[in-house]
Amino acid sequence: MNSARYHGTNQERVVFLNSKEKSAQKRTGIVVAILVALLVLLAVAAFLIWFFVFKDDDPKNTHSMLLNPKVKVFSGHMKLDGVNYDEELEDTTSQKFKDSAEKLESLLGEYYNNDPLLTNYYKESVVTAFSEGVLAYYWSRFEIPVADLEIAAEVSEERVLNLLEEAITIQSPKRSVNDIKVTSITCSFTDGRMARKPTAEDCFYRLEADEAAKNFSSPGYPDRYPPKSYCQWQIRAARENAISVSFPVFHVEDDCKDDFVQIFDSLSPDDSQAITLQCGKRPSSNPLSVVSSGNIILISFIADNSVQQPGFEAEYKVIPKAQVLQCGGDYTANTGKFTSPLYPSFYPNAMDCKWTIRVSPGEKIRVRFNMFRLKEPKVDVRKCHKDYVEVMGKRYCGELSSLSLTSTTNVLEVTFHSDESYTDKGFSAEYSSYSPSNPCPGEFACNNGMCISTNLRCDGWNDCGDTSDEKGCKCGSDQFNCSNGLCKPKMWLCDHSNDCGDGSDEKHCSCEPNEWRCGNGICLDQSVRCDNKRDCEDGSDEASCESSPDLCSIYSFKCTNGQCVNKVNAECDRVNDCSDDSDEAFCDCGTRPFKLNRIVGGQNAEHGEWPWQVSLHFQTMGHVCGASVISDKWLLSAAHCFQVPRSPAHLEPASWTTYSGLQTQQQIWDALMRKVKRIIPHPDYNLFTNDYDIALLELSEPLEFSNTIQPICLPSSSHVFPAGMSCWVTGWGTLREGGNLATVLQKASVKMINDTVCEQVMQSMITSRMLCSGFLSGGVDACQGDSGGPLVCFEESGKWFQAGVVSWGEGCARRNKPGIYTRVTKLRKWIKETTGV
Ligand code: 4AZ
Repeated sequence: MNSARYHGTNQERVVFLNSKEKSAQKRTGIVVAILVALLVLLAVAAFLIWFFVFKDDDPKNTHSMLLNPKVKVFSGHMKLDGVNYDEELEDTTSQKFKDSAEKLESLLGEYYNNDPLLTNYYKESVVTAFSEGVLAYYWSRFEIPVADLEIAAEVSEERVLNLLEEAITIQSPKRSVNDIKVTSITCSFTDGRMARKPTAEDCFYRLEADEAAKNFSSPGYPDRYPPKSYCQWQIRAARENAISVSFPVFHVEDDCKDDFVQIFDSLSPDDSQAITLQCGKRPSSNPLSVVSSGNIILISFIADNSVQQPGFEAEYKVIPKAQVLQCGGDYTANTGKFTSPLYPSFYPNAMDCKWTIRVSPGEKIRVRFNMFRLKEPKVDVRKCHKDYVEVMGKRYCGELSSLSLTSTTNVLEVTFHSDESYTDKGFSAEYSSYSPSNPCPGEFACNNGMCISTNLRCDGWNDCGDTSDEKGCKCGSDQFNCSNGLCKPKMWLCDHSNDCGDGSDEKHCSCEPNEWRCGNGICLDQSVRCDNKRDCEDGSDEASCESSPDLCSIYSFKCTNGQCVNKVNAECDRVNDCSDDSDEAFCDCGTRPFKLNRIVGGQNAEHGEWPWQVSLHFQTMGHVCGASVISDKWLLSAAHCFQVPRSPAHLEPASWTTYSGLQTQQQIWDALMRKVKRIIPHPDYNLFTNDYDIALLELSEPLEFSNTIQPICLPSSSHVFPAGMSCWVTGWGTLREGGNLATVLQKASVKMINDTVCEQVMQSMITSRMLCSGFLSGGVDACQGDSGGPLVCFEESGKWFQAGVVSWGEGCARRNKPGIYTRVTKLRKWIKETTGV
């Protein structure tokens, strides 16, 4: 724009110039052109440097995005022979420390110089501490010039570790006899910001833990920490002790790439011995508390130049090592409780425990894990190759909402293993013995070991959680017998809604009892069902038949390669059903990193409890609608939030601001703000009937996922949310009809309502793109301002799926007027076509 205007003025002036003036102007023009060309070249060069220098070339390094990748730092420890340990080695100013450190640093230099590639880029090694054992902690720094950046990936953790391991096995006899001998070595890639010299004075502390609790805090606490705070606390204790560090207050920016606290079971920032990495705000009901496995611990705090928060307050003290190592045991009482070591603190690294429960012969044992959290970065929860609990030959890891198991004999062994890196809160379990002939005296025994009240049996609701209370029921005279054993009210038969979950309530409609009704209404002999042959045009005779692997119907899950899976809710259930594994491919969704270990009363949600919830603010009016995160670039909401009758400005992306990771409307500065690039309401949205009430919002900048920002899983179009299932609706909508908006995010548990029932109570205003949820008795519901927000359901797979989008209702929480939601499964294809998600 600017240059065009300049030309315009110039041409007007040219008319009045003589030839001398013209050539002078020409010269000036050439000089200007050269200068502009130079500037352009400079800008291109600057861009190229930026691109290569800031590109993250090491996928292992989660924090390197802001780092210069030409600098690579590795850290670890060496076990030494030939060094007498004395306390002088703990004093980094002592001569003994300096001499020993210098020897080791030059030894490391020699090792690196043996490698023709590493020698080119090696810069320095620094020994940062010694501890009993004798262990020396170090880091080594490599610098790869921009010209060599394509081979930067070769300066890898694997190469450095292999070199060091080889070097220490072939140490020269001279060195090993007369001098220090390295007997073992560890090495892992580390964030260069954590590499500090022992001589560093700013924010580098050496502390001694004893019985009395002592404190330290992040710089600036309780005000905000300053940008570029790189701090370390090395804590030691007497040999017979371990160190416990707990954080009564923890409030660091909620983006672990910029700001985080990492704690190591070592004195060097060695990822292979990390205890945990945390960021965000922890509620006081769920404080962070960790314990070392030895008598040393390192706390590292990195805060970059982003939004600063108050930081943390930490308390440290010793606990006897014997107490840390104590775990497992033999239990013979009829009931009992056991937990992972040091629960509710994080369990220590490198533990192996075994609990043997032995009850009277003839009895069996039921175990219920009320809390189960063994999450570790980069772990396949189907294999559990790092930390795990093992019961009856099966390993469990990750996060499980509930786990109930029953023994096959009167003895049950539970083992627990934690490896050398990363720990978590662990588990808390209860067991009780029962008589197999009467497992739940006076109650119903679920297959998963739970006992529930007998009057919950065969009531049409899944009370056990594994539907066993609804299987094999002798259905009442007003009930219908589903093929999968469930009983459902007769009035739900042939109502075009898959209430049984296997479609059997929709199959015999208008057919004889011994016949099967295809989706198109044709009646065939019952024997066509699950015979691995497609008899109905729509394949509905093979729907949900696990014995019919390749037959496709509207009830099948469609794999990316076109294969069909006839299994209810096959996606993300941790079982590979598709031959191309596509049913388990896009499952980084629907989890809550901040899952709490207690049920919080009331309706206020905890921070991070619903990490996919978004608040949509309109112009200066504040919160107007909700939305959900479905990917880093896309939000899902309701079309009516953006409709013209509200005002034309509602369709303008610039009118909207989105806040993710928000709990309290009064603290929007704590949330992640994003502007909207594009609003895409469904093309068939009907503002009179509310049909197709769904919209997609493209963000102008991607979100960064964190503890409090996560995408929700979208169900495939064949996903079933059966009537009676309990789901959750969340939002900042009004607390009652006509009332005020909530400031704290609200949550409410609502039940899926059968479509026929809903159509009846809503006088046929329900289309197939709508579903009803709530209670016919009223009292719990979404309300104005919740619109666009998600209705989510927790699946047995351990993930949350979005079933609905808050759409409309007759008032709020009225009797016989449930909340109406847009049915996500029906619009799944449109979401995929529009966003690729
Ligand atoms: C609304 O006006 C609204 N009771 C949303 C949900 C419900 C009612 C009204 C459901 O945004």
